[in-house]
Amino acid sequence: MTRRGDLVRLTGVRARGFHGVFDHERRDGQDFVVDVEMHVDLTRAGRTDDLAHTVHYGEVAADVVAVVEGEPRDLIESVASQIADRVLARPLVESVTVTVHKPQAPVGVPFGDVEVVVRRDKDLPVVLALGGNLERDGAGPDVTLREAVARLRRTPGLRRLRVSDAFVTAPVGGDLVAGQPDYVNAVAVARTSLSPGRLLARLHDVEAALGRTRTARWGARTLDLDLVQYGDPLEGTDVRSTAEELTLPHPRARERAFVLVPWLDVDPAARLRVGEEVVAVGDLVPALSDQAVRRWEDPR
Ligand code: A4P
Ligand code: MG
Repeated sequence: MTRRGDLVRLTGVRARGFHGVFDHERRDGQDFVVDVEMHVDLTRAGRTDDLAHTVHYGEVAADVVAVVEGEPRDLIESVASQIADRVLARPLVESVTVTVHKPQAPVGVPFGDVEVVVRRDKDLPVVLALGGNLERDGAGPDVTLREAVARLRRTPGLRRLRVSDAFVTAPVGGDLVAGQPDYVNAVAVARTSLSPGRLLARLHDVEAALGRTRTARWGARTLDLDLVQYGDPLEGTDVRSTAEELTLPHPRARERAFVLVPWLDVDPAARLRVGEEVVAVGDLVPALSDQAVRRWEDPR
């Protein structure tokens, strides 16, 4: 479950719909009133004063109206869950509570209101790449990777984490990595309710806790955690971003055996978005055979 914190709350959106099981409801319609409470990390919006870092409540209201005025449903339960699905499709929304009121419902006796409340958490697949090539307190990168995995498993909002074997890989990056020791790399797949930004912040926290310092770009490191893909490209739920602080999918993943081989190890059906296409990771790997990648064997 995602940590409850910042909220955007939109209440009293009114629209006419034709939902209900009675003929007169389907024929005449009635007013529905909807409240939407969204859990959104507002830290960046507060800092930057930029609409791009929050949820546009005008767009959410338009979504609500589109569902209420849309195809008639028997139950307001299903109206509410349709609205919840649409709201959760926004990258920044981590969980949502939708209340649908039906104040003119055919109840048969005097009444104030009837309302249905649904709560939904975001639940999307994510792919994380782990790597390191420096010792930390005398322990090799394989130990650091295991510790990183343990910390990721303890992360609220990240669940069902599965990890590949570790692989020993030659440094990729030409002059920038010349003379660096081999890397140990792995890939983890999980499901998350965290927004992409909050997940990246958590990755940075784990890196920092495990001795990561940033000097040169592509410098040797105890631990690097990258977000390779957020959401499912086959279902169209993947987030695409060209922002420098978080580019999705990771722009270099497609050309790196040290990401793709471990990813295939943990998920043989892995799919990566490449531009407008969704490609099988297994189809990308053969072209990268010049990059040295071998399964890591525990020397102990
Ligand atoms: N950033 C943007 N998009 C992302 C994303 N999808 N995931 C930003 C993670 N971070 C993302 O990253 C620099 C900035 O990228 C961050 O502030 C973040 O907001 P960094 O971790 O500080 O620096 P970095 O890792 O040196 O840079 P970068 O560009 O992430 O490097 P890469 O592409 O990860 O390459 N060879 C082998 N064999 N194995 C390796 O693991 N790794 C690298 C680093 C080079 N060669 C390697 C390996
Ligand atoms: Mg990185």
